[in-house]
Amino acid sequence: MSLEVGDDGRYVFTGMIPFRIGIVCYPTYGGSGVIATELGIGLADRGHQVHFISSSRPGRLSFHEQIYYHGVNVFSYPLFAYQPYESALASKVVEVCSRHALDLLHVHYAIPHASSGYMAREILKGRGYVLPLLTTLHGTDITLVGQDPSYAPVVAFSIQSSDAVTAVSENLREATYEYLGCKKDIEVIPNFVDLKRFSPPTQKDINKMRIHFCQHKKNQILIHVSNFREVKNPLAVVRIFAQVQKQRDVCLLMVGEGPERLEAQALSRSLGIEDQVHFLGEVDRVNDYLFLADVFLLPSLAESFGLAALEAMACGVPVVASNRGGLPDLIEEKKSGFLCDPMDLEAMTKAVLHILDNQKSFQQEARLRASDFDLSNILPRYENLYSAILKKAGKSKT
Ligand code: GMT
Repeated sequence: MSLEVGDDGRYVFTGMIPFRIGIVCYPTYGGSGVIATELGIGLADRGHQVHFISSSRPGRLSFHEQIYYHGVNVFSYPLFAYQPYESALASKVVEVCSRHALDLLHVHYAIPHASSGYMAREILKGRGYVLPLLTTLHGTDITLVGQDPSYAPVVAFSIQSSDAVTAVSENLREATYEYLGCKKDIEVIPNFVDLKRFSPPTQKDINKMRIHFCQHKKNQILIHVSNFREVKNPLAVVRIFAQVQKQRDVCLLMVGEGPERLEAQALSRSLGIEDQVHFLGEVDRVNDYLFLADVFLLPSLAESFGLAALEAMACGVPVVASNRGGLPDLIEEKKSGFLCDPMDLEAMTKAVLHILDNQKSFQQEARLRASDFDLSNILPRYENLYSAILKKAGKSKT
C-alpha cells in the first residue's frame, strides 16, 4: 500500500482499494463525536468512502464527496416509555450495509453503539454477510456510565464480542479491565488533532476579540471548553479564575453548554466577577476562541484523554489540568502546562499565574507537544487496524 498526493493536493491510495467504512457516533460537540467526525474526514481525504450513521448530522461535518450521512429514524409508539434507539440504530446499520456494501463498522462510545453494532453484525451474518466490528472506547462509556449495573453486562459483552477494540489512553484501557473484567485485547490509539486545520485568525481579529471580551488588548484570557457536566468541574474553573483576577487583568471565556452551566454562571455572579466571565454557549469555530487564550483550564474529576486540552495546545495554549486519567500522558508538567489535584484550587491558581508570567516557552512547548498527536501520526494506526481485522475476517482488500 502506498500514498501519493493527487492533483488536488489530497492523498490518494495507489496499489490498494480504499475501504468503505461505517462510522457510528454521537453527533454532538462531545469529544467522542468530534474524534469520530475528524477521523471520518481524515479517512475520506485519503480516499476511503465513509458512511456516518448517527441520530443527526455530526456538528463538524461539512460537504465531502467521499462522505455520506445516514440519520437513524426512531419509530415512536405510545406504548414505549423509552424510544428503542439501540434497535433503530442496528436496523439502520443493516440497511446502510446492504445498500453500500460496507467493509467494516467502526463505532465510537460503547453505549449503545457497541451493542447495536454487535446486533447488526449478527443479523448480517445470518444473511451470509461478514461485517467486522471495531469499537473505540472514549471515557465515560467505561468510567462513569459503563460500569453502572444498568449497563455493565451489556457493555462488557459487546466489548468482548467486538472484532477489535481501541481505547483513547492507557488509563482507559486499564479502567476497562478493572471495571468490566474484560479479557479482550485493547489497543491504545490516542486522540489526535489535524494541525493543518489549526490556523490562527489575523492579529487584527485577535485584537478586536480581545478588546470585546477584556476591554484592553493587553489583558490576558483564561478559557474553559466543555459540556459543563459535573465531571468537568466547571465550578472550580470559576473559583480559580476568581483568585487569579485579584492579581492580574484577566477575563474568562466559558465555552460549551451543559447541566452545570447555570450554576457556574450563578457562582460568578455571587463572587462579583460576572462582568469578566463570558459564557459563550456552544460555538462552531472553537479554535478562534482558543487562539485568543493564554491559559486553558481543565480541572476534571475524570478525563480519559482530554481532547479539549489537546485542541488548546494545538493553538499554542498551555493547560492547567487535573492530574487524573489520561491527562498526565498528554500534558508535560512545567513544559506544556501543569497537572494538579482537581480539588487543590490554590495549586491551580499558582500554576495559572506562573504561566501568565512565563508565556512564551509554555506556548511553544504546548504546540510542540500537540504535534506528537497530529492526525498524520495517528490515522495510519486506524488504517492498519482496519486492514488487520479485514484480513482476519477473510475480507482482505490488499
Ligand atoms: O465527557 C466528555 O467530555 C465527552 C466524552 C465523549 O465521549 O464525548 O469525552 C470522552 O471522550 C473524549 C474523546 O475521546 C476524551 O478526550 C475525553 O477525555 C472523554 N471524557 C472523559 O473521560 C470525562
